[in-house]
Order: sequence, then C-alpha cells, then structure tokens
Amino acid sequence: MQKKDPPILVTRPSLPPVEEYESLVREIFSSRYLTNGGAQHQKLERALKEKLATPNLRLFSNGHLALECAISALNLEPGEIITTPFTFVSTTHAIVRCGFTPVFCDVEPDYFTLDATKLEAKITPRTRAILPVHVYGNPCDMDAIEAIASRHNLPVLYDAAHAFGVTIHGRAVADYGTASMFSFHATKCYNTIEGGAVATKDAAYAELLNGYKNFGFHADEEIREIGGNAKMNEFQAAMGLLNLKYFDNEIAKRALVAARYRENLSGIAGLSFRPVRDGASQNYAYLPVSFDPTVFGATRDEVSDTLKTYGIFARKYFYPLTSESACYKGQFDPAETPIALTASRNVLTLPLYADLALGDVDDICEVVSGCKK
Ligand code: T4K
Repeated sequence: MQKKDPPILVTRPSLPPVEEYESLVREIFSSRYLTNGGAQHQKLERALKEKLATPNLRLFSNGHLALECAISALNLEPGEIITTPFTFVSTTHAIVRCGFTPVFCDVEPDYFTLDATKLEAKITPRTRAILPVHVYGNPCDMDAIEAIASRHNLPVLYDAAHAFGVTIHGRAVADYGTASMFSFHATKCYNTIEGGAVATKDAAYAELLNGYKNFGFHADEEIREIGGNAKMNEFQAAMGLLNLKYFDNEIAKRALVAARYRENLSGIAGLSFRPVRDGASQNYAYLPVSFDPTVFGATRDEVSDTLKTYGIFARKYFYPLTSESACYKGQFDPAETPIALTASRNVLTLPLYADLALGDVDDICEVVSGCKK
C-alpha cells in the first residue's frame, strides 16, 4: 500500500456548503451585531434546546469554558469533585482551575465510563460534586451514579463533550443530572468551529450560567457574579445552525464508516471494539479500538507507529491519563485507577469522519491487521 498523501488524520471537520455560510455571514455583516447574544445566537439556542430535548440551554465560546462556568454556577463550598482520569485533560483542568481537588474514580472495563460500583468509596465529607464523562459518546451508567449522588445530596455535572445527540432508551442524555456540558469543537461530530453548551433542567442554575459567561451581568447595571467572558459569537452560531441542518446526514455517513471498520476488524484476536451501553444511541464521535498486546502480539504504540509510516494518523485518546499529566506530577497515583491506566495504554482511536472514503477504511484496516503477530 502506498503512503497516504495527503495524510489521513484522526478527524476532519464537516462543513456546510460555503454559499449557505456566506449567506448567514452577509446577515451578520448587515446587522453589525457580532456577539453578545445576537440573532444567530438566539436561533441556535432555541434549535439546540429542541435537539437536545432540554428546557434550558446556554451557549459558550468553547466546551472547556462551558465546563468551568458550569462548575462555578454550582456555588459549592471548597472541596473535592469526583471524576475520571480517562478523558481529555480539559475535564480535570476545569475542576482544578475552579479551585477544587479532583478525586479520581476508576472506569468500567467495558465502557471506560466512571464505574458506579466504585463511586461510593470515593465519597468523603469534603466531596462537593460528581463529574462523570460520557467518554467517546457512550453514556455513563447514569441511573446508578445518580442514585448514589442523591443519597449523598451531591450534584452531578456530566462532561458530555462527546455525547451530542445521544439518547438512552429514548431519553436524551441532557435530561440527566444537574447539568451537562457539550463541546462543539471543530473535531467533534457537531461543530460550531469552537463552541459548547450547558443544558440543565434547573432554570435558576441556567440564569447563573448567564452571569458566569458574561462578567456577571444580568442587566445593564447589575453585576451579580465574578464571571468571565465565555460567550459564543455570531459567526460560530451561524456555523452551528447550518451544521445542525446536516447533522442527521453526518451521523448516517459516520455510521457507514464505523460499520466498515467493524466488518473488517471483527474477530481478530486481541483487538476489540467498545460495546455500546444497552439502549444507548450512537453518534460515532470516535472509533476507539483496544489492543491486548499479549494476544494481538503488537502494542497499541506499535500499531500507531506503523500507521504513521503509511501517512495515517490515529490518536491515543486518552493517553496519558489526566492524573499523570506533567502539570499534576506527584499529586495523584495512576495505579489507583488500574482499568483506566490499562485503557490509556491499549486504546487507539482510528480515523473517523463523515467523508472518510470506505476504500481508505479498508487500507487502514489492512495496516492494522497486518500488525498482528
Ligand atoms: N471534555 C472532553 C471530554 C473533551 O474531549 C474536550 C475536548 C473538552 C472537555 C473541552 O472541549 P473544547 O473546549 O475543546 O470544546 C482535540 C480537541 O481540540 C478537543 O476539543 C477535544 N476534546 C480533544 C479530544 O481533541 P487535540 O489536541 O487532539 O486536537 P488537534 O488539533 O490535534 O486535532 C485533532 C486532529 O484533527 C488533527 O489530526 C488535525 C485535525 N483537525 C483539527 C482541527 C482543529 C482538522 O483537520 N481541522 C481542524 O480544524 O484536541
């Protein structure tokens, strides 16, 4: 097989027809309203409330700041927030940057989401909240997590960065917990270039989010919180409106790519796909594959390096564990979350995006299966 030129990257953002974006940009130009809750922003907020089946939704400039604002708006006393280390480092950074101590709970061996059976043992008198992650778009065991949270009177804030549009037994993930944060970054299955949202059933909490994302303003002369600036602008909102229009098509195309991977790679000893939680819909946000080196005969890193020689750039999402990041050196013991630690060594997320040609998927699979010894 020839080296891919241009290379195949782990993802490629989907874009609407440029003329449609141009037309919305013209509207923005003629309105001269560029940010701070303009017409596109209002339209997108309404449309996403419907899409995510939530009564209250606030838009943000990016998912990370959305998460920081969501934590701040919980108005917690200083203390600990229980989370998982098998995630993008944003999740842990948001907790720390808001002044809390992350406490890491291990993940389930199948789904890599926070293991509810290990959660209660992590709760102390200093626990203030639980922040689970719907990693790769696979929902957490929300019923079990929320049963424990309610016994201890703790809010649950979901990092739903990967879970746009996901439902479980027909119920939207945004309908669970105190709130859920969604990321609309360019690399996500739904994008507003950069962007994010927080969805919540609690109208008073949503009102606080307004303050945290806009310097604390609630009216011209009324500054209630020590908020920052995390507002989505009109150009982002316009992109979001158009990408929403094409979202079902996006998911249908991603589903075909994911199915082709499964067709080609199923049944190879030592290589496994993530199961989908019972009743959960899929948005095909990522294509994580686990390699058991003792059975497959090659390590995840060897597979990744071999793919690179063919111009194929898979990614090790999520390596290192957030708890092992250099900036947290010496503060946490990754051995305390052994399942997460193994996952971070064995998982490779293969390229997945709507326009990835099935012929390219076949080539990627040929290289991957060729690594087996
Ligand atoms: N919580 C979780 C669980 C998250 O996964 C994330 C973000 C957040 C919170 C925070 O949400 P945001 O603040 O980002 O909204 C990427 C994304 O930047 C990040 O959004 C995402 N998670 C994370 C998992 O992946 P990198 O450092 O891997 O991105 P980068 O630039 O290496 O891009 C990945 C590939 O995509 C590259 O091969 C290039 C390609 N690409 C990228 C961009 C931006 C394109 O082809 N076009 C593009 O425009 O973090």
